[in-house]
Amino acid sequence: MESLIIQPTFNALTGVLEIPGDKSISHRSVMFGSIAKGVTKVTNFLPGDDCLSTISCFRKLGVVIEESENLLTIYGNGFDGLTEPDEILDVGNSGTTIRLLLGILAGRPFYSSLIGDRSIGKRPMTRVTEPLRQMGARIDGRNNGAFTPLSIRGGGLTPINYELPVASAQVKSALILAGLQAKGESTIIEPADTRDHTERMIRKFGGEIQRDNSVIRVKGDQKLIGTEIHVPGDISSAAFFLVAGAIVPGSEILLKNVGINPTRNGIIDVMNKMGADLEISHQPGDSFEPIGDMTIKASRLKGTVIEGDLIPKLIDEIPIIALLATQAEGKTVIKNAEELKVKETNRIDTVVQELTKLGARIEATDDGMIIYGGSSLTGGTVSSHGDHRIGMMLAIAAQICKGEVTLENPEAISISYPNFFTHLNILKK
Ligand code: SPQ
Repeated sequence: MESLIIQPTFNALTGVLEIPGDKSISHRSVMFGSIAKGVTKVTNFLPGDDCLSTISCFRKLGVVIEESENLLTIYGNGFDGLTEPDEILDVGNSGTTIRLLLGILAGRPFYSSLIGDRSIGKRPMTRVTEPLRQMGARIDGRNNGAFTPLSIRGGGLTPINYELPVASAQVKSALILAGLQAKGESTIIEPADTRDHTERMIRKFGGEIQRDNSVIRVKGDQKLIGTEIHVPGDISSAAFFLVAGAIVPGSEILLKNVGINPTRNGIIDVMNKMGADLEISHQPGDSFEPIGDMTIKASRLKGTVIEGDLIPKLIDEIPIIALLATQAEGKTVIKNAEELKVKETNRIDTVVQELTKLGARIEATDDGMIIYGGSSLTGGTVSSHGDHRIGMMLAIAAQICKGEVTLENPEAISISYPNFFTHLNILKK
């Protein structure tokens, strides 16, 4: 797509949005629907490019998946129903797809090869390929399996007892998915809590998984049964409009049916600490994934420190939190966030580089960034660098710039939020 010219908003942002389905949960609904026995029906599935890559991979593995406007139907036939693909599995831009898929394929007694786009080609895979090899999977690939393209021949897995070197839901999930197919019980230890959608999915599909503080135990040879999943709105997508509502003077926005899973809601803690006028009403419902409505109003904000165990609970929101911090009084320091360097882009570098172009005062550090608040943003030409979250952050920044912003590579936004600009325009009317 050509560059997009974005005009600042001269009015407050007001209105109500139904935030699209959660990306992490949408991926997992296809994966679990495919490895379960029976039919799984998914509503509010996110039709973003990443989740479509997951559907395409599972179709190549022999799973029948029907898409209609409001419903995804997956005809699972258990782990054994997956068949050797005669085409390469292309995960596109999606780290979640490749890492979790490797966990599933580790237990399958056939050959698969996997590729992705240029960004995927730079993201570290040893964090999953190494423990999966320890369980018995045969994996090869560029740089001895550190990067795509990768090939895997699975089957005959032994359980693992593994302490994760980094707090990563993708690594944890890959090992859980392999553990479900191993002979015996696997134990996985997390250095900090990460999103627990995989664990919740296992229970929803009739399987068992135990957690005792940081220790997760999963038994092998489990049979999962197809079910109905309603995907909550994605808090990582809602985050863009939470920040827009907080920084555009006079704004008031209601975001409906957003997932507020405690392993994902770090942005709520941070916004409260910064003095945001944010109200959340918890929706009563089943225990699968908690959901709430969020009302955000513009208010004065103050800088804060974001670090430690909070980081995995808001890792994908750091780019938009950095923008929020440019509009606070005082300094915001983000620490212990070195994982940002291995996302779709090096998000420490891309956030600092692009916000600096717009006039923000922000410095990169080894494990995060320092943002000096009270900047008035100017406008200019910026790029998403092909990273959806950087693109959306810059589109929200453009709302408070003095002049227009030209956003290069805006098409990346469809990875996780295909109707992002439609929603932004609803609030600008
Ligand atoms: O799927 P992908 O490309 O890794 O997407 C990102 C994102 O910004 O949408 C990260 F770049 O989200 C990850 C997240 O950072 C999704 C995810 C999951 O669904 O399990 C977990 C996190 O990654 P990690 O490496 O911390 O496990």
